[in-house]
Formats: sequence, structure tokens, C-alpha cells
Amino acid sequence: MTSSRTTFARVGGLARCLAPFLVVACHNVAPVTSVAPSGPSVIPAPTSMRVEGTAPFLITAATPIVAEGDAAVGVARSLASLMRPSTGMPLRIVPAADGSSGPAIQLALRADSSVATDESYDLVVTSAGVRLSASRPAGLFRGIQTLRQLLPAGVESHMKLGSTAWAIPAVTIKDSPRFPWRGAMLDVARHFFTVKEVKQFIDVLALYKMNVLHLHLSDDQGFRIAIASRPRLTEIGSVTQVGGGEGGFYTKADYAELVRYAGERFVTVVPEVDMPGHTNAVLSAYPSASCSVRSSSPYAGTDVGWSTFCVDSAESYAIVDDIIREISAMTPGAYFHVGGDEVHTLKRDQYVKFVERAQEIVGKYGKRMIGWEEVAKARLQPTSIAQLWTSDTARLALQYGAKILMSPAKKTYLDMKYNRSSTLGLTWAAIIEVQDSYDWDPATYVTGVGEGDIVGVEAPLWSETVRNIGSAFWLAMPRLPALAEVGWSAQQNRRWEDFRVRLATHSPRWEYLGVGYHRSPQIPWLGTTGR
Ligand code: TNX
Repeated sequence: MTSSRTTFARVGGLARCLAPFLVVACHNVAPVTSVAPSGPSVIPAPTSMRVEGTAPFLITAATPIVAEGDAAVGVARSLASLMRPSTGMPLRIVPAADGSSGPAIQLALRADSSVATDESYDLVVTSAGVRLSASRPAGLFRGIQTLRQLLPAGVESHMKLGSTAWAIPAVTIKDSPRFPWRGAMLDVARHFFTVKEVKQFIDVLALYKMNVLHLHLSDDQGFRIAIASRPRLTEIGSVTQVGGGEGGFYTKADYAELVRYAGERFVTVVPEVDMPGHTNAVLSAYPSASCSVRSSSPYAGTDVGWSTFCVDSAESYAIVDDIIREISAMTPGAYFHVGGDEVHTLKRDQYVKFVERAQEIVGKYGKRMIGWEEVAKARLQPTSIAQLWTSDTARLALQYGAKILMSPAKKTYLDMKYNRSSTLGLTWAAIIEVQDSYDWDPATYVTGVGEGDIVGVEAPLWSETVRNIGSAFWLAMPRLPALAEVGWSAQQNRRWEDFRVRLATHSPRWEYLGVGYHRSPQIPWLGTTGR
């Protein structure tokens, strides 16, 4: 297979520098021609990539973007707006019907395409032009991220870079994702994140071909989305956060804007309202849904497992119905996440009863239910998903024909520390360096959960210690691209020694994007500043 050839060529170059410290040394002293960074460092690794070694394609002021098919025009616009600020090139968008010939970046939608999924694409670059084809706009968009990574890092600059040659190496790439769900979760409940911050997060997901943003919209500390029929949820439930800050919430217009922004990048928003536990913020607003003797008031601590809806009260289900109805109506994606984790104060049958009612309500509003692994104790519908995080409980889902989303905490939790001295993060699941997050196979991680049982991989970023987007990025980068590759690239195309060298070349992009990162000692970063 072509990809193996490319990969082996890379690893072969490094084989002379076997010990990790020598890899760094070789990298620094060797002329760029002898090591991987001289070749394309695409993350996630494509299914197959042949580096032609012939002349590259040069973008000039005359290069148009040719959009074949109306639906390709939107994606062409994304590419143009990505490249115009840094290149200063006009990059006119023209329909194929114009019959323009000459060097161009062609984006083609082909219904008869041989590509496998909506996100698959083919990319051919020669000195004469670029041809990107896919059967769906999502595939073109993913292909554009590859094109972006084939260009010099400066393409990410918001200012025009005068002296850069905008060359794309001659390559032939065929690419398709391993799993349909490659996500990240942002906990906007423990600390609130503004619309602008969440958009920055979405931008980075898109760069690495991730396609799901799971928003953890409520927890004990805050309820973060306006529900018109239940105004107290945000009037009372959103006023604090961990540590006692002022919290916040999204208006319906804010949420709609996030959904739109994500959609433009072919990222699906999966909203989560955690229930029946993690509900102190809801219960402080509507105490009639609680049967605890402990009265609920705004909470800024970090304990878990102590709050719950009263599972026998009609009022609980009336609130749940209102919340799921209104959020579902604003959510184009197929899934509603009901949480379901860490309920330490209910008996198993009480818990199961609640989850089954919630599943019915989700179905009533046209969505499929996803919940943390504990929901697999209930009778699931085959369309539901259990999100594995800390045990093998999720496996129970398989008997109902339901699928599993892989978020094992020891590998995917972005809120775990990188090492003992990390200033941010927790340690309850593990200490997770970049290699730990990269070097595992979702299909062999849990006995009895194989490739066909898994819908994908998701990286949760819980925010007990994360007060702003800068801290979020420091924890996410570079583990997020590692997990993006776990979810996208075939297992046989992934090698840590190859990945770490490709990853090293990405830090200049993050710097142009204003995204801070953990300068992991496992990665042979370029230079001292990463540039
Ligand atoms: C466990 S993972 C939780 C969250 C915490 C997280 C911190 C899960 C389903 N529940 O409530 O924020 O640990 O790492």
C-alpha cells in the first residue's frame, strides 16, 4: 500500500537515530532532506499518501479556486478565507462551467465517486494544479484541512506574509476515516466559556478533522443554556462556577451561532444536560424536582455524586421534557446526551427507571440518546450510545445492539495532568503524556468491545481546573491531535515514532493561531520557540 511505503520511508530515515535523545539530536543536526519534517506532516495520517518528488504546485495571484457543483462553493469559500489573509492572493472562486483552464485548485463533488464515506476524499497535487474530489461537501472540507497542512505553516497567519512561497508538494492522497465519530467534549458548566472561546476550540477540532463537539451544558455548578419555558434554570442556575466566579450561560441566539459555526466546519454539536445526577444547579432553580432533605443553593465546589432529581416526581420529568424539547429543537445533530454518570444516591432500579424515561423523551423529540457508560444498565434502544469512560459497564450496551463511544479516562481525558508537576489538571484516572494518549487501539482496549461495536473516539475536557480557553488549549495541545489520529487513521498506519516527528512540525501553526500548548519532552519540537 502506498501509505506503508511513505511511512516506512520516514521511519527508515529515523532508524539511524534509534534512542529517543538521539532522534532529537539527529533532527537538529541533520539537513532537512534526511528526516521526516521535510516531507508532508499531515495529521491525522491519511489512508494512503504518495509523495511524488516532482515539482510542487505554486499558488500565485492568478490561481483560481474552481468549484465543480453548487455545494462545492461553500467549501471553496472556506478555503479562500483561510488562505487570503496570509497569502494576500485573490483566490477567485469560479464555477467549473466557466471553462477556465490553466493552473487551478479544483474542488469537485462527484456522485459517482468511489470514495467510501461522506468524509472521504481524494487529493492529487502536481505542478499543473490541485484536484480535490469527494462525494460530499464534508469530504471536500476534510480534504481542505490536508491541503492546509501541506502548505507552509504561515498559511495560518492572520497577516500577509510577503516572503513565503506558497508551494504545495506533489502528492497523491486517498483518505477515509476509521470511525464516524471523532469528538471532543468541553465542560462549560464547571467553568463557563464564551461563544468566542468555544469557536476557537471548534477551529482546532476542524484542523484535525474532528467532527463532534460535545458540550457539557449543565452540572452541579451551573446550567448554561437558556430554556424559555424554565427561565429560572439560568436566572438562578447559571450564576456561579467552580471557585465562585460569576458563571454565565448561552442565550438561544448564542447556541444557534455555535451550532452554525460548527456546522460550517462539518462539526456536529452534541448537547449534554447531565441527569439525574450532577443536577444541583437545576434543583436550586426548581427545588420541587428534588426530594433530598438538603436544600440546593448555588455550588462552587468540585464534589460529585451527591445531587439527583427525584425519580418519582412528575415535576422532574416535566422539567426534563422542557429541557430536552427546547434544546433538541435548536440542535440539527441526531444526538442528545443525557449524562447519567456518577449517581451515588439512587438505587439501581431507581436509576434505570429514570434513564428509560429520559430515553423515551429524547426519542419523542426526534433524537437518539447518548449517555455516559452507566446508562447501559438500563434497557437501551439499538440507536442509543454508551460513552465508555472508566469501566466495562458500557459493554452491557452491546446486548441491545447499541454502540459504544470510546472515552477511556486513562487515555482520552484531556483534564488529566501530563506529569506530576503539571500546574493544571487532575490525576484521579492517570498521568497522561502525549504518547499515552496516542499509543492505544480503541478496538482492543476493552475485552469484548471490538471495531464493529465502536462508533468512535471522544476526548473530554472537564473544566474543574480550567478557567479559560488558554488553559483549555494547554491541556488539549498536543493530546487532541494525537486522539484525532487515533479516531481517524487506520491502526496499521499509526506509529508513535512517526507521529511524534510529524507533530513536532505543527507547533508553528498553533503559534500563528494563538493556541498555546504543552511543550512535551517526548516531541522533537523545532528550534527553541517552536518556529
Ligand atoms: C468524572 S467522567 C466525571 C466528571 C468530572 C471528571 C473529572 C464523568 C462521566 N464524570 O464529573 O468532571 O471525572 O475528571
